Amino acid sequence: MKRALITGVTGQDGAYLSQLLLGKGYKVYGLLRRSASADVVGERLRWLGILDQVELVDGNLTDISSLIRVLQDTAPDEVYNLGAQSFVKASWNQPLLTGNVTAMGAGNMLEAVRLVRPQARFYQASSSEMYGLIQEASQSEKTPFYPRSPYAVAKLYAHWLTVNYRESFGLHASSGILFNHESPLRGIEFVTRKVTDGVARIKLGLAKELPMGNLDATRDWGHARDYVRGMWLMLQQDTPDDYVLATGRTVSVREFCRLAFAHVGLNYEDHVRVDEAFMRPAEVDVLLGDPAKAKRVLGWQPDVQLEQLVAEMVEADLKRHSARG
Ligand code: NDP
Ligand code: GDR
Repeated sequence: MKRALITGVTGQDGAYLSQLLLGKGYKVYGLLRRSASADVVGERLRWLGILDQVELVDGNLTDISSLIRVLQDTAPDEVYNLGAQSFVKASWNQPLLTGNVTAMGAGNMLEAVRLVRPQARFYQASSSEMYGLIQEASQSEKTPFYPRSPYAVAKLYAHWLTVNYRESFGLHASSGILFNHESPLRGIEFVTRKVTDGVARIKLGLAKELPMGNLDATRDWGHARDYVRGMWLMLQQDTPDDYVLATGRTVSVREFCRLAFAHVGLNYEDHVRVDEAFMRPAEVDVLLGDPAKAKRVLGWQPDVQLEQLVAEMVEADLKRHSARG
């Protein structure tokens, strides 16, 4: 039985990746940071019905001794480093914490793997945010980076350290440069889930309007379930490498709003209000990924189209709010 350790197991991707690996017969360990809200942090795993199948182990990315202990105790064949302060907007308010967790946390994990479990295969959750102020219209593994937030700067450090540990120490370390991926389990602070939650509340008469930031930004949005499959495929290759996962289609926040409101028969223009509070000090205006390498080498391609994703998310939020009501 293969053994996997997932950091960030309580997040969106951690939940779907756990589900995927359990389905493949893995023993799954998830790193859980101590929290006063222990009863709610497993909510996503519970939603997928797998909370009792994932073995949660106590540790924190900022504490290398905890990572060393966890690697000794669990002896994983594969390590997926998904843990991060992952909300871009918060990274301007907490730049150093973001650096500690998102950059140095990855460094701690790589260093712990090198010392304790160098035979393990390692996955680093890199991000399309690293392209920031885009240098090419369509971004591939070869496109130069230009990070535009403390989060993106931190991710860039983690990305290059992963490449460096591969080249320096021969670790089987791969970096997935993933474009935005969403689902009903997406955190409510991210734009897609904020919109689908808002649509559900407005449709059910619980709210009237939805304050939003920059409606003109465009993103390449896919479904998280497709993207965790790509992570796993990267670690099944004989040779570690870096891959872009994306859909190859970019759509504006405005269009996402239109689709989500239209799904319940509403016009977004009647409800969406622009509020400066949701604007960012520096914006990433456009992201559009080129997943050709992942398709060629991994045989990966996304199954879910944006319209399906929007429908699934809106329906899930309608269900959540109706159940509460
Ligand atoms: P989430 O924000 O949903 O999850 C982040 C996870 O990191 C949570 O489990 C969180 O734990 C954990 N975490 C935060 N701080 C620490 C810490 N100090 N020690 C240990 N764990 C910690 O992110 P996603 O699931 O959306 O994304 C997964 C990864 O992929 C992240 O690294 C993200 O930056 C990256 N990424 C995501 C993309 C996306 O579109 N979703 C695209 C590209 C990259 P807790 O529940 O306790 O807060
Ligand atoms: P992003 O995701 O920054 O791309 O990072 P987010 O959904 O937060 O923003 C996407 C775009 O929407 C615009 N926007 C708003 N965003 C939020 N959150 N709230 C709003 O009200 C709003 N209005 C407009 C933003 O300005 C932005 O342009 C996500 C995270 O998952 C990262 O961890 C990951 O690395 C990248 O995706 C790829």
